[in-house]
Amino acid sequence: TVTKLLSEYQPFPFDLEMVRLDFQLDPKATQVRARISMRPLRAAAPLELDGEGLVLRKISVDGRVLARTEYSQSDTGLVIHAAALPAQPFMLETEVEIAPASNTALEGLYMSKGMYCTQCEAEGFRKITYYPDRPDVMARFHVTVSGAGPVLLSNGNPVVQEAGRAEWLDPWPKPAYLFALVAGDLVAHSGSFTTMSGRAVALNIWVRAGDETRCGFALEALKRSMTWDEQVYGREYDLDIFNIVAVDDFNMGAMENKGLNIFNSKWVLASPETATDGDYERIEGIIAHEYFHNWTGNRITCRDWFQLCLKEGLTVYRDQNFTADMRLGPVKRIEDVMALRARQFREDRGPLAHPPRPDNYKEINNFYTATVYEKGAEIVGMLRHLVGEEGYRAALDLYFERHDGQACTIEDWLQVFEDSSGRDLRQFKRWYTDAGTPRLTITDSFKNGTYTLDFEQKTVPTPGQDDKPPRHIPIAVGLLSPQGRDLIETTILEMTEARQSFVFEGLAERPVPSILRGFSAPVELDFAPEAAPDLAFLLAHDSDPFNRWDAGGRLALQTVVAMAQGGAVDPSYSAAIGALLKDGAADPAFSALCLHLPAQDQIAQALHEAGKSPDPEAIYQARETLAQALAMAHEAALSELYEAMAVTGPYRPDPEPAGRRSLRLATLSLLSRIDGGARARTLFDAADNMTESLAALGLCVSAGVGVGVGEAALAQFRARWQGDRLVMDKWFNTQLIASKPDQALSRAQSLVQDPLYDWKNPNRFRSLMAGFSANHAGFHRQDGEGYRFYADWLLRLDPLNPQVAARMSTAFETWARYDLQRQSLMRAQLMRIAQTEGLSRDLSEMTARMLG
Ligand code: HT7
Ligand code: ZN
Repeated sequence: TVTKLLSEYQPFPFDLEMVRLDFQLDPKATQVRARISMRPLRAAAPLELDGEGLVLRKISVDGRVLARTEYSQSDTGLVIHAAALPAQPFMLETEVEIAPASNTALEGLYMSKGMYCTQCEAEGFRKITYYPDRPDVMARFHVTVSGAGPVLLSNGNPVVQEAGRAEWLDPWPKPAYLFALVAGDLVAHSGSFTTMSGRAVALNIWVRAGDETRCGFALEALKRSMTWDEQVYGREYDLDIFNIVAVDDFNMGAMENKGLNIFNSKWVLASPETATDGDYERIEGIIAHEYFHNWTGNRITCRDWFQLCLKEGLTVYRDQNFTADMRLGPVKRIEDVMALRARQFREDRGPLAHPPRPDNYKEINNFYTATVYEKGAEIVGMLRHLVGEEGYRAALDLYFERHDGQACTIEDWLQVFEDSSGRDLRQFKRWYTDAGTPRLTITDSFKNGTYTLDFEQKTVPTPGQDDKPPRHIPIAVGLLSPQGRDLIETTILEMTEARQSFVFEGLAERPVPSILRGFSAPVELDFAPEAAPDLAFLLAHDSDPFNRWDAGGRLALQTVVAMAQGGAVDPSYSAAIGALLKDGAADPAFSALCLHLPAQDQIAQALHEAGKSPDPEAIYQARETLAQALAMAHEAALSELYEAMAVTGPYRPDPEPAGRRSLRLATLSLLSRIDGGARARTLFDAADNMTESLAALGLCVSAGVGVGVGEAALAQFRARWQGDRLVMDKWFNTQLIASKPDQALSRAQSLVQDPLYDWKNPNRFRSLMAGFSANHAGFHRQDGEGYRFYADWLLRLDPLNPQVAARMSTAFETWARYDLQRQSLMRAQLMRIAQTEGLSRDLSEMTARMLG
């Protein structure tokens, strides 16, 4: 397999003016006719077109059918020799045949429950027709569709809509990865939006009949996103119509095709009975994310796929801020950092570590990662810290003005910040080019009213990058008095050296530092023993909500790590939780986050970093013991809160009731450890919404005394929801996460026999397999049978859907953390996969990288 290199970029030697596509749809033999007007930019250049799995019926240039000697064809494309091409603009015409019904990879044109749909990012358009399938080739598209329906959709504005035939014209030049087509028996939930300049835009959410009652929330979220992008970024929508389609078979969350977003139905459909508060928040965030791509991704796109974080990092940053504005900002920030640490920090520590802008890849689908997305977003946040609020807006204004209609690079992006702010960002650029999470070690001293903070930064080597020069890190710092009063306003310290000191003068007494407020940079903090902060003090007093929460999390982690090695519950942690439970001023959603115990994966990592090999069973037990101890110590306060947080009246997914529910469920989770699941069972019976019903179900399974409570609740849930695919995904997933570790594998083995386990559907496959691998001690069973089971299923899925198989293989990325026996068991499975004949490029690259 070929390795693609950033350094080998070459511009495409032809301009594409107009692309006319004509689709005659048929499940087994769809005919695609393409007429592309091209203008040579260089003399005597051959025309290289990508194409995979296409049956070529005809190829002509300016109406002249090409002789077989005038072009060469391979598995990956077609090259028209320079001698066969005119020196002036010409018309290329091709006719190909494809079979959407047998496309199980869900890339290109495929079918889902009788409906035609497309997924072209990153390199799926080449499975539809011969084309320069690269993001820097932008063209206007005119699309005609017939042969199916009644609904026939493509990008842009409708030109002709008649029975059995539709024409769409997209006036905005775009790369092929933003092409989309949908055809089938769909119904719309519709609305409209008037843009800031007064233009009316028709909005439609297209779904299968019966699902239209679950689209209301998504439509309102879309309108809120459109308004926010106008108000905060000055960006207006640019077509007469905006369509969203919900599809059941989809490899990822959603796709931002121009004017025709395609969504995994999981991230569109919502009703109180079927969607949780978390689902509602995610739906709003994903609708916003895809909509925001209209400017950051579509109007300004990427020059090549190495620049993926240019559009993804910025768009994630924008959607995170949108959700923070719609909901509780500090709570959203904590949730985002939790996800970053769980996924991206994990990636950065292991064999899959890569820079946000990689410089080589074999399969680009393997680079839609937490590093590209979430770390990419953190980098944008750091830039904002460096140039300030107004500087950020000025930079973004310049970005849109200078680069509208272009395919850009990270260099272009940083240049607008340099030009608008006058700052030198050459060192800052390392955030894009270097992998790994920097570790800051902190020491401090106080003398004669002067307080000094000393930082040292280090980044350990990552695959292919041994040398890690210092980065430019914005560190937001506050200083508290011993009474918990802020002594200074939060200050951004800019660290650029490997070691650097910062001095604060004129202080009456030694302050308590609050470092990395709001998580101003994606780094890890280590405190030298003498500088170790009083975490209970910070949890009680820090005015920065992020650092308050983080102090509680550090305290919990220290306690549980000690317990996993035979230690006892730290009384100061228990006392701090007691104080939190009595803090009537705290926001319920915030308190709920403070009550969550560290995840088992996080505990395993902390043990590994402390030089111990993590024992998954001991970790599970320590976490359970801690939860039980907290519940026993604070039973009265927890029960009181549990009752007090009950929400009355009809369900609303709004932040206020959702926050109350999350605190109620956090207290329930602890109480279930001492009541044998009794309260959970009562709530399960009484709940009128999926948030409480699903959480209670999980607790019945994990805390239920004997098998009765959990099994009965599972059977009841299944009987009620077996006809609902999205809810049944939750059923598969929740019971595996909640199972006792020694039961997780047998449960997974029996669930794969369930007639509802449709493993070819990505959502169902993920719900089961991700649920199993999230059961940390169950997946990491000592006998390695968890690994074998998981690898068997990756191998079964790979020939059908390599993208999903490769993505799911990251369950093995942490193998090096564990004891030698587990290491060799995991490596044996990775090797078994790697050596399988006919393995996809996707899974083969992933296993090779993991094996190192
Ligand atoms: N830009 C999209 C990323 C994407 C994707 C989506 C669906 C299926 C396959 C895909 N490959 C890449 C989604 C986004 O970031 O908004
Ligand atoms: Zn995106």
